[in-house]
Amino acid sequence: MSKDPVATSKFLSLVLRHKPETIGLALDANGWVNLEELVRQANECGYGLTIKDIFDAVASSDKQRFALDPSGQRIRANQGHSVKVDLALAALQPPTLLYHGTATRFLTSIRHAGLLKQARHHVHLSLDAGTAARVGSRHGQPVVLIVRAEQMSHSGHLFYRSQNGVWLTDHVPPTFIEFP
Ligand code: HQG
Repeated sequence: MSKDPVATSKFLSLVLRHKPETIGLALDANGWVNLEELVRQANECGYGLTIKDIFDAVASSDKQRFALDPSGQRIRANQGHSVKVDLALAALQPPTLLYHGTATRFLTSIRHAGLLKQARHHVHLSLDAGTAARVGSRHGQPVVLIVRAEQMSHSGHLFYRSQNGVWLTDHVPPTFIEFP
């Protein structure tokens, strides 16, 4: 019987973003793992999984969290890593404004320090306020901050866009944030 794609997606997020070692895997420098090896290691560790389960989870991920390489033999997470990987993203000119959803309880700290990447590789920014509000609601009472991305870029800050359309940057100083 096939696995629930959401459960597989959570398992893949754990292994491909945060803790590949839980099933004895290592990501390569760019975050890729071989699909067959992933299935073999998962099964060896008691997490019954088939290649089809993985394809189902990749296809049904609402945010395209995972990518298969063109050969179809390797998989990686598109973003969100806490382990060190180089996604080899090219710096891009951002739109004028981007949005960051957070929780009201973080506002005091963000006013002082700006947006920090915390455990992730980058600060994650959304193209629209609605998406940002949903991201923020994962942490508590949501609040959407407007980031003056174009101005930041003119001041030398670099921006990247992950394969699934999330905008990424290293740090957003408070001067570039519009608070509600
Ligand atoms: C907050 C999900 C205090 C920041 C989403 C956020 C996203 C500060 C939290 C992706 C701070 C970190 C990323 C400061 C930032 N003081 N708090 N100075 N600076 N923060 O989960 O952006 O489902 O690491 O506002 O859709 O919430 O994983 O980042 O609230 O795209 O695919 O620290 O995760 O995608 O939380 O979410 P996170 P995020 P997936």
